[in-house]
Amino acid sequence: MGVSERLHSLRAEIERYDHEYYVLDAPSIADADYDRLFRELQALEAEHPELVSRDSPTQRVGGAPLAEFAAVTHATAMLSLNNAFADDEVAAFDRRVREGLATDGEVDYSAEPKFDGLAVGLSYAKGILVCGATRGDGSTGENVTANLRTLRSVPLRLRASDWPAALEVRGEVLMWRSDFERLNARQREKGEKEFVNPRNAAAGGLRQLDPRITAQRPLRFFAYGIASGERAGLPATHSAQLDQLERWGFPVARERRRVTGLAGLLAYYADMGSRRASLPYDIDGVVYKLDDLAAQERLGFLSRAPRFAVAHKFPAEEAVTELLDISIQVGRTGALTPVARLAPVFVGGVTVNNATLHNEDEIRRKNVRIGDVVVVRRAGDVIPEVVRVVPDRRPAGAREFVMPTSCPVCGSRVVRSADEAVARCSGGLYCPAQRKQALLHFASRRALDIEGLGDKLVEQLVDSAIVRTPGDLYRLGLLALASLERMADKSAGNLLAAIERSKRTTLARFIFALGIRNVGEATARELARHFGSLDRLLAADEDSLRQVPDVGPTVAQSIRQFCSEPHNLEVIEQLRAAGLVWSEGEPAVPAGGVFAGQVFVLTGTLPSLTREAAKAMIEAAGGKVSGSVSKKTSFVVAGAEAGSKLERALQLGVQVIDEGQLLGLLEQTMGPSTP
Ligand code: JCF
Repeated sequence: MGVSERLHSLRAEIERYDHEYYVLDAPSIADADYDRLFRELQALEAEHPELVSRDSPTQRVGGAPLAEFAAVTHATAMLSLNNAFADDEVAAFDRRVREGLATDGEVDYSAEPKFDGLAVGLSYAKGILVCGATRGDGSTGENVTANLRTLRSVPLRLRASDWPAALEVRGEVLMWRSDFERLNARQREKGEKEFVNPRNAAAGGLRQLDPRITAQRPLRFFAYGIASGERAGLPATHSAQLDQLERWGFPVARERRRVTGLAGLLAYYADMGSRRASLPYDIDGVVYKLDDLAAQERLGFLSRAPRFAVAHKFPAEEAVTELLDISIQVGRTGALTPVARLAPVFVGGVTVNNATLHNEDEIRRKNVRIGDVVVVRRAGDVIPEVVRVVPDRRPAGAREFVMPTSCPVCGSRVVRSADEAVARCSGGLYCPAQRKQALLHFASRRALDIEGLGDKLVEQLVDSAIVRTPGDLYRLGLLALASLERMADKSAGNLLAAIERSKRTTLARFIFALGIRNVGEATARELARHFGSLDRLLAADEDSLRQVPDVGPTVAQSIRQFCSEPHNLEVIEQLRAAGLVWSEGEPAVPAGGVFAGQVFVLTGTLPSLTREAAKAMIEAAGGKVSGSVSKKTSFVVAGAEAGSKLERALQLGVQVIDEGQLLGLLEQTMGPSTP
């Protein structure tokens, strides 16, 4: 046999074993023998690289890690399904279908398990996999082709030959429970973090930028429909299309059935409910679809979901456990959420230690006491909640919960407005729980517009305790920034320059940047116009605040609460002391700084700073930047390939420094590198 023929027969053999294993669920070869064939193919391809094709089973894992996923616009929207929770909702669905089709008789449905995984679309051109994308928001997803190629249940090449030239197959990526257990056992052995449940493990695996990591996660694909392709030539019912997909090489749920009428639907639901625990994968319900595709088309869609299909969900799992304590979580927006600390209990596929109690009113309504025996519910990926107490089992010492009056994180006053069930910490700028959010808002484009201070950087600065409040930003030095991971000198310089630039702002922007609840950009502008100075705003009572256009009782109250919290005033003082100035109403503070009165000339390419960044930093420190060298020039900052300006500086005896020396001088003006 020639090399080319041997390659073909090896590939065909391996594809057949993959198909037996993943689609037919009936492997006919031992793992060791499979591995031997696979290694033979790899060796042969290594000797003959010119004969390697993209759809060879050896080519599933490959390519370099991505920097990010590209966006994919779905040719046909990836829909969500309407949910039904009770039998009468299913009856209503069946009635609407029959009314829509104007039939008196019973309708045939295709019923299938609803996988608890992640929806993806696979596009095939002439039978070859060309693109795989996540659902995303339904119209645009992420291109995860390289990751999906690593799933041996995803055919790289379709079987048979009666497929349309362009075909998109929709389905779910999921992890079998047994694979999940093995994966977690491996994580445990390696001392690494275990995954919470199969769905999370699958989601994390699919969203890896490095396909080699995805390849190590035992993910599987199951097809549930054909999204596009020429309609002509395709089977006329959904169930026949699923059969067709199976012939083309896709795994399809073996538990699918064709059923008739409402009775058929409910019987299927009951049957799947009883088999749920013994299935190899997690399902959270079943899906019913009108089987006749022409009839589906006649029914059409209602907003985002088809009228011809519904997901009948299993009830959320509940469990009984003991409520040991109630603690308070402070969210990014300052909301205080009471959280139940529970005796660990297994529910909905995970061990639950905490459950939300939502807010104070809910605790009263459900009459929950610390020490109670409670019912906990968890559905899918949602946060577990305390549903109710078991009154008969209340112990003698059960205690009532009292909402704290000061924030457990920062000590600021807790306030609750009349029209809200939520209690909030009033230490907005100061509270560590709100720190990241507050800093991002402070630096955002419409606030102080500090370019380059984004999500990741704020995360790093706060986590490493370099920055606690916005005031700390103005005490940042190059050293502190350079100590951060992945921070190039150049971006550090640019960021410092942007921070310096932000010191000159307007009163309106400054007020907006404070992040006072209910004070948006427009209100901030009105407040600035009305009061003219920050001090007058800080001193205003509710009545004078109400004089401002658009300021009603809620906004006035928010402003008062913010301005009467000493911690917030402290941060405002820090910012003023850092040299923040604005035009309206208040005199500009002279810039000052070590470079006051000094003239700089920049020449050549500096190793890390852009010319703009260097200029901004010099000006922020009170210096001037000029375009030509004269006797009045204090320093020439020279970089690589400096030309005539450097020569002239040497002729005139002007001091020449490099970037490092410039930064050294700047470091002095900007204070210590860490607060
Ligand atoms: O298994 C599923 N999670 C599943 C989701 C099955 C289906 O037949 C679906 C789906 C989402 C949308 N069909 C549609 C149209």
